[in-house]
Amino acid sequence: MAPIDRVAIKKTSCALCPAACGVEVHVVGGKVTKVQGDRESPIGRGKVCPKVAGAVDLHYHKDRLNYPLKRIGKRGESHWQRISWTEAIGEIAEKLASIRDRFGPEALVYLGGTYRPPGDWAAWRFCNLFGSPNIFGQGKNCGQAEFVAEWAVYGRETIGNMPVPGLTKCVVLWGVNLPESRHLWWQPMLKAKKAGVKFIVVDPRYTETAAEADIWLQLRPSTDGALALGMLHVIVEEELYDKAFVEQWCLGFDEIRRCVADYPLEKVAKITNVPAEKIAEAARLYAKDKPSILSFGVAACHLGSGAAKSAVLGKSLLRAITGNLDIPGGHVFNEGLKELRWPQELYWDYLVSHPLRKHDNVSADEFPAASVKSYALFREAMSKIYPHGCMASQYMRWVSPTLLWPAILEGKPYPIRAVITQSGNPLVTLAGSRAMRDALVDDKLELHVGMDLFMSPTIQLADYVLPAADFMERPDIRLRWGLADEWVCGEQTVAPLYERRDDYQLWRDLGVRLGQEGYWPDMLEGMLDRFLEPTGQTFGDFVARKDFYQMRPPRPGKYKEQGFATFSGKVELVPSILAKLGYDPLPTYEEPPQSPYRTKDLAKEYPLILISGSRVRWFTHSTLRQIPRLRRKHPDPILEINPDTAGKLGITDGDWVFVETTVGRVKQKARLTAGISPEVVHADGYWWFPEKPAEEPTLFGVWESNINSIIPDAPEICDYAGDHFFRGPLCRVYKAS
Ligand SMILES: Nc1nc2c(c(=O)[nH]1)N[C@H]1C(S)=C(S)[C@@H](COP(=O)(O)OP(=O)(O)OC[C@H]3O[C@@H](n4cnc5c(=O)[nH]c(N)nc54)[C@H](O)[C@@H]3O)O[C@H]1N2
Ligand SMILES: Nc1nc2c(c(=O)[nH]1)N[C@H]1C(S)=C(S)[C@@H](COP(=O)(O)OP(=O)(O)OC[C@H]3O[C@@H](n4cnc5c(=O)[nH]c(N)nc54)[C@H](O)[C@@H]3O)O[C@H]1N2
Ligand code: SF4
Ligand SMILES: [Mo]
Repeated sequence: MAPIDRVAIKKTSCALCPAACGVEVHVVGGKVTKVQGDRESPIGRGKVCPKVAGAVDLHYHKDRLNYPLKRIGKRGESHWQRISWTEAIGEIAEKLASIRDRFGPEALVYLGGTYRPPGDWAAWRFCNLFGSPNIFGQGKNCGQAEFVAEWAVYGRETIGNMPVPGLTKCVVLWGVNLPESRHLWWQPMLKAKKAGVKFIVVDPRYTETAAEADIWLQLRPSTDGALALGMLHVIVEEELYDKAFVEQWCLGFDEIRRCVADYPLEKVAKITNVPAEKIAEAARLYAKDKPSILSFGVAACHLGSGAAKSAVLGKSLLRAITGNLDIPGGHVFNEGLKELRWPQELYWDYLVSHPLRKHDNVSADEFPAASVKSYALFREAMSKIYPHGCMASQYMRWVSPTLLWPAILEGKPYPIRAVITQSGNPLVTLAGSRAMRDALVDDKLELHVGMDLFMSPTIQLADYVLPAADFMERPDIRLRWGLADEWVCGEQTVAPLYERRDDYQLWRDLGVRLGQEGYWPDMLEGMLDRFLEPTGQTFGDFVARKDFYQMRPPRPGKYKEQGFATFSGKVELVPSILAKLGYDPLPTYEEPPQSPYRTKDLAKEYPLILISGSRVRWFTHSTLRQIPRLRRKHPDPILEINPDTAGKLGITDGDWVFVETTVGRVKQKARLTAGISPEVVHADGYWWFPEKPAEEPTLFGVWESNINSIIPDAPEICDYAGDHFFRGPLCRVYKAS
């Protein structure tokens, strides 16, 4: 009788979305048989979301990329030939060297995705050593506007603060819907609610989160800045702010007092569509019921032009003047993971003075808050508290994609000639996708490399496509880009199948051919050892001890010893760093770039307000649509529309409809819901159809239902940091016959 293989249980963190939950991977005879939550994980204690049910399917999926491919024929024709890794790396490195010699290192762009180590940090490290400031990560649209504002005001970001039982009294969930997007944070929130913590929810839709609210503020999309200013108005006028904290620790209060005096509640109610009494009630509850938490939510970064800036500054000022910063039960700041050599190893500082770099990134003039110059300023302001810099500082410098396509097509402000797309699907996840497509197929772009688990609409337009290992096939350290004082080790659970490689290997292999010899350990694990050097232990030591989860207990009140990580060491309610970068540092409200008030004529033709891309629990953005057991749960793109509006348009539940903006139209399936106002519609995000033909013009159906292909995009539409206007463009909706 053949011996029965025993189940080996390996531990890592799930990378199907950025939450990094601890999981057990069951391996029998070298095969992955099951992935489930790890009960020893202090983060989830064994709980995982429904996406994990697709992990094994993903690992063995018939459509996975398994070998390096080289394009034959034109970009987008989908004619590929297999080549070896050695040939692929050799050819790519040769082209990059030639592009660098002719155009400078700035001619290379890294187009990354959202929080996907090890590719993301390895790419940044490579670009910093190479000399290219044109580094894009989805962090751009995923918090940049809010994090930059927070760092400017109080020198830290507050994402991830959770209510502390018995201490926290109030939580404001602002533009965030945790049951879909972060189930691990939603469970403790619900517990807190049961223990008496009050919830204020700011969302134009009646979500599962809004259903739990003590006060639900159903605002007109993109008017968050006005709402924040209205709340500040009440808090200042009624003297509900923390006087001692403001006096001792805040600069600029008088200017803010004058600024918010311009936002009486009648005016704010008119702008936001939220009744004045409700705003006052929310402001009082939030300021009086201390300590309180006012959440991060990606929505505030997607409001376009000045609307986003007033929203993110307004939210930051609310946290500050109510005295909720770095207090127990409020927004305890991270200390930064001192036991890891992280910012130093990524060479961010080196890029600032790189000998070959002649330019800042291509969008630095339009969006100075996201540039090498901005990075250098923030770096200086934080240096007393964070002498080696801070892991979150990449947010101060991502290039804006809006300006990349003209740089390819017209050479302005200087030419971009090479793109490496890895772990991202920007043709689906970014606005301006038509311009992006045209740039990516243009001959002026001399090199486009894509690395992914699957062929995607974006990398279908590449010259080389490289097969990436999934999270089960590589060792890992996850530290959420330094946005939490915790890190998690994950062991390699199985060897990569076929010729898949971990994302680190690409940058290491290119690096050693392009003048970075000596900088890159041969294998990913060697690099993890370098990060861990200050601990005096290797990655293998942690794995051997099964010591996977590293949590640092929060230590409030640090500012009393250190001050804040701003130039003045105080909370700058009117941030000097924004003034230095050429911005009006006040949170003055501006209407979004398109709106029934700002663009009245347009609103006659396009009477509805479009919000898009809110999370659904079955997918992470554009991923996982190939997995039948997940796709079955959400097979089609859904447009949420109010029954009254639908009735007037002759639309019934389940009808296919067109959503049309000034840019074009896409098709989605109507779902009638009273949870959305009559003047607002919500479109599903990130749709493409892996089952449709790969080649152009179909390109996996990327132009059929992908809402981002009709989101207007131009420098004057993006917000002050260069994020897209995903929530608020005007549109019309009609039945697709
Ligand atoms: N309309 C609208 N658009 C939005 C948003 C919105 O709210 N509304 N939100 C924005 C935000 S916050 C974000 S974060 C972005 C997300 O944007 P992206 O990060 O671009 O989107 P994803 O679909 O998550 O991932 C892209 C690709 O990564 C691949 N991938 C997964 N794991 C790996 C890996 O380990 N290695 C490699 N090489 N590839 C891998 C997947 O197969 C997929 O093709 O979308 C933004 N776009
Ligand atoms: N299942 C799943 N989980 C995910 C992801 C995923 O793709 N799938 N992505 C991960 C990533 S990278 C991110 S950034 C997070 C994002 O997760 P969240 O921050 O929760 O963001 P969303 O779900 O996109 O949007 C939250 C809410 O904003 C509301 N909203 C729309 N317009 C406005 C507005 O103008 N003002 C306000 N105040 N609210 C508005 C929407 O109605 C929605 O309910 O989720 C993470 N978790
Ligand atoms: S939330 Fe789900 S998909 Fe995201 S890391 Fe956790 S288990 Fe994985
Ligand atoms: Mo994100």
